[in-house]
Amino acid sequence: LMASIKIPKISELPSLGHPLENAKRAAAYRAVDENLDVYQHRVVGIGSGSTVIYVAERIGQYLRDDEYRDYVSKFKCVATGYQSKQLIMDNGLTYAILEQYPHIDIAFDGADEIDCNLDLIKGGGGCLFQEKLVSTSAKIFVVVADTSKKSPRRLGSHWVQGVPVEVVPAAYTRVQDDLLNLLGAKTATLRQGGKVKMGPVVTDNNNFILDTYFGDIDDPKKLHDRIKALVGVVETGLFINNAAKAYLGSPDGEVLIT
Ligand code: ABF
Repeated sequence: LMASIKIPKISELPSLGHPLENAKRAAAYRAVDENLDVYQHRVVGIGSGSTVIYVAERIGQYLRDDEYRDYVSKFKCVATGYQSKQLIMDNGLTYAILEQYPHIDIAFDGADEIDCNLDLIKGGGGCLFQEKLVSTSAKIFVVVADTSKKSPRRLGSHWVQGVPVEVVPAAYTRVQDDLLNLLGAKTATLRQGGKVKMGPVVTDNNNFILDTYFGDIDDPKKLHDRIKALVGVVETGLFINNAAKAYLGSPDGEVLIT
């Protein structure tokens, strides 16, 4: 009996009806097809955001394919937050905790801004701490996004909300003050729920997020180090020297690989 191959070919996928979704899917599917070693990889990091949805979907397609099922069913998938955990479960993959699997073979995640050195701003979705934990625990970290995430100049020039910083709640005004007065942030705004009166957004780790804006960032590593050194800061959304590759999709299905 011939094995039945059910993985849809990228070139034959029906349009999703929205250009940006086509772009995200193209990037995610290509990134999985070219980087996931179904026979060797065992622990896979699944990030957060709307592009990674297609990463989990693609890995789920491998799981349902006769040729790969036995290998993919042994995968352990580590999550970067509650959304990510749901994606893993929804696609029939096995959820595992990083505490038990601290060595990740490969991790996939989205980004808010990507510069030409593959330094990133992440954390628009509020999951930056666990995203950094997972991506820096991975041997290979692959970024998936649409081309609009490419930084036109230097990091910070693209995303007007700037660099998110996760802070311990009790320290947030102190950190806010330090960011503005010591580090020269133009703004450092507490991220709030839908309406201001909804109060602070609480992260998966029960912390707050300050959205900071520094304009174009000359030296992302230095800025990260200085923010990280403030008492009360848990993590910053600057991901430096961490990504191995980025897949940037266009609505027509073209993917730029950097
Ligand atoms: C996560 O989701 C975040 O770090 C980033 O903020 C966001 C990107 O989401 P999307 O893929 O929906 O643009 O990766």
